[in-house]
Amino acid sequence: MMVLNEILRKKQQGEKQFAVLIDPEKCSDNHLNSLLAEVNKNRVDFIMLGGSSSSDDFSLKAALVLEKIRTKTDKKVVLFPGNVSHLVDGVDAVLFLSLISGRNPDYLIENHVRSARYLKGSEVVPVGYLLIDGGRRSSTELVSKTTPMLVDDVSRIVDTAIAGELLGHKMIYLEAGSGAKRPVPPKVISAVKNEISIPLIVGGGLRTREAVVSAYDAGADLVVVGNVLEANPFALSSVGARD
Ligand code: 1GP
Repeated sequence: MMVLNEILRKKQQGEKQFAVLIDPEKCSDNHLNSLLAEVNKNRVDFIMLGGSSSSDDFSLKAALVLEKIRTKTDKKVVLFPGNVSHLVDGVDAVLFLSLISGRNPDYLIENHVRSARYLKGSEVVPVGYLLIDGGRRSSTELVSKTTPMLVDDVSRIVDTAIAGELLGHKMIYLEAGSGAKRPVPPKVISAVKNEISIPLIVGGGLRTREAVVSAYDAGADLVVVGNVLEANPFALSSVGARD
């Protein structure tokens, strides 16, 4: 089944979803082995592969990590590219992210144009991506040179998410930034949830099961966790998805 259809089906059934984010630049072989063993033991819906670095060999590292993932688990792998140079062959789907919280044309259209021919024919999921202030400067903010939306500006965040759906994006992603001090607050998640009908993804700074459950309770259909598992892959069982 295509990745988006699977997400939609689970959303319709009220099943909360959980993705593990692997940054190919931040994982050693040992770490990857342990993490993939944990992924197989826990309820993980899919693996996201991505990072925000601008190094030249990102794709090469991602391809090696993907190869390893394929030998260790049959979970679907979704590419979460920071830019056009992050594209890699052989993933199950690619998130086609538009940073609609920002006004940098590179992340609204330029990377899309430059990757279009390469991606044509693959499963590509257009996603309205909103960077929300997570209490520290995130790499997304630095790389994209855009300003995150303030958590108190709920109405503007909601309007942006609605615009994302109207523009034809298939999902909305509320991102506090990897390693955020504060995840996206429940009040923001629920306000957005109430106004959109497409799946809602939440990520950034989710370190505990309580934080994950609170994002689900506020309306997240899918949560993404990376950083805490980079530090300790065995944390997956304690942070992981609600049964
Ligand atoms: C994916 O950036 C997040 O949306 C992942 O954030 O690394 O803080 O879990 P963490």
